[in-house]
Amino acid sequence: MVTFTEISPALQAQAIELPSWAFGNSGTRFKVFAHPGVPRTIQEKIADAAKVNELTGLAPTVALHIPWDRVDDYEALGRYARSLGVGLGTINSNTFQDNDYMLGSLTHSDPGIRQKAIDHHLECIDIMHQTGSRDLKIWLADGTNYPGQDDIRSRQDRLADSLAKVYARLGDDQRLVLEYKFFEPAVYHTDVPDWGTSYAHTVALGDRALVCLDTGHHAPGTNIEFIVAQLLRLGKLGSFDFNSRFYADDDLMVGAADPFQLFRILVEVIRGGALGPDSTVAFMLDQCHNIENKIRGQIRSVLNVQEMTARALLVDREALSAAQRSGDVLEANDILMDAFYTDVRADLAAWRESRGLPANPVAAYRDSDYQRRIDAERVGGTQTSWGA
Ligand code: PSV
Ligand code: MN
Repeated sequence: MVTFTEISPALQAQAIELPSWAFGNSGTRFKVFAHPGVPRTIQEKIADAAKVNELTGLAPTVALHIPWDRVDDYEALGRYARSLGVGLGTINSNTFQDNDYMLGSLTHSDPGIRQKAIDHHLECIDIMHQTGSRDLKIWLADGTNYPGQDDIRSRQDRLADSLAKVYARLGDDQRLVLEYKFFEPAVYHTDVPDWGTSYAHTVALGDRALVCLDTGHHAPGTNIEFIVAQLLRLGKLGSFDFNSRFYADDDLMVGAADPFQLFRILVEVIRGGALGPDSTVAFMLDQCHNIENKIRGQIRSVLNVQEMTARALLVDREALSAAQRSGDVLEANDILMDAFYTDVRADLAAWRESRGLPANPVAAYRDSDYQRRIDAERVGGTQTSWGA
């Protein structure tokens, strides 16, 4: 039996990065819903993220998306974030909203458009120098919609060449993380569809290129924890984009659709030594809260990651290894499921209180004045929305 007291030091070190875009309005291709109190500036997004951190103690950094979060003075933005108790994290590039990129960006057959996409990434790296960010996250919408539309092999060659030019600009302590997704917006093929393709490109680039795993970017039924185990084994897991999904890339609150899957992923994270102060894996959320309150949604997500981490830490590793070695299938499965079914909510509430945090951060937010205040204050101006 592993006790909660034994696992609490490991929980202490947990840090989850919030996406700035989670606080803006978002929706589907049918409708973007406007919510009261939604930020109009990156400063207001950071203020909302800082509130999540204040109530949970779990979210010390905010990821920026360029150009959505472009400002004139990134050092001032960093100072503003620090004044609210958070820091600026990963810089996400964006090559999916410019007409020029309709047929591709880093893979485009036109060298001029390819160079434009490379230059955008170089701008992102310049921003990273000013924000002190470690990671450049690249997700490409590149792909094709029809068989024969383009030569998929040449696109891989062009992608490798473009990525090499971006990678060459990174500082010694900066990294490139390449996200894969097997569908959307392209529907026939995407140029980085799976972890293997991302792995192949990042291996070719070098040690500071790693794979980003977005939990919503797999075919239904994919064993994501296997991918986690394999990438950790290969030393190539750079970051997570956590969210959950029922059908496509739904970007629902983490753990909402399948808490057991989140548990299994975190079991492999811990098994692979990727939890703790020395971990080089970035734990980020990538979410859109379309119909629910955004700040409460983010709080719920980070708490769900914490709760499943606690349960995964409760796995009795020694007993599990013994059962595995002896070939006792049912015993091994029981040991894992015992940890999964352990209700850690009361222990976590007490643990939070002992650290001066609210026992129930979701309720604390609901009962606080923050939402009422931003609803009243944030009138006029233009609300940010997904893509703005
Ligand atoms: C693509 O679906 C993605 O997951 C990438 O991480 C983008 O950066 C993000 O969504 C934009 O919201
Ligand atoms: Mn993502």
